[in-house]
Amino acid sequence: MLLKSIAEALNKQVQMEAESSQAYLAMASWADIQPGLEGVAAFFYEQSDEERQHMLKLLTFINERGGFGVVPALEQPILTFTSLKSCFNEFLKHELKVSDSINDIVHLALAEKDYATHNFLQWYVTEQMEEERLARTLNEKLELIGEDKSGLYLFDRDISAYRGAGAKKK
Ligand code: OFO
Repeated sequence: MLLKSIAEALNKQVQMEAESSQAYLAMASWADIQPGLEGVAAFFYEQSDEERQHMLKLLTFINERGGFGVVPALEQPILTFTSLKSCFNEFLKHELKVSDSINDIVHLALAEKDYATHNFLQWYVTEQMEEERLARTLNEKLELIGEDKSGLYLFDRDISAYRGAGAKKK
């Protein structure tokens, strides 16, 4: 049986994963209507799907351990971006926030001697390391590219390959 404090923390994380899914869906939709960013759009559509899977994994874990996985209310995410760089900056900022939140729950699980939850969360710890690395790599690429149109063309064309190199999971 989950402690109330752990169930609450895990449900907050459910909310955060759902917010991630929404945020990346909005990025996908924004990229989808920009000229020449089909690769970026596909990247964020996939990223959004993955975040939903992360949410489900948590929700079902809470239920399996005798808690109640709460489907959260969600605020509207950022819908538009001034540039590709600002979009990917938001992506990195968001992932860093999620990592902090996962670390806090890991800390709580240890403090409460909930080793099952601690063990379960290790998957998320690894996942966040991969996603942070991916987000950093993509931001560094965009920094190098600057306003260079052929660089941006290649970035969009190759983004799925960066993803494969930077992270893989589930
Ligand atoms: Fe849920 O993987 Fe990052 O945020």
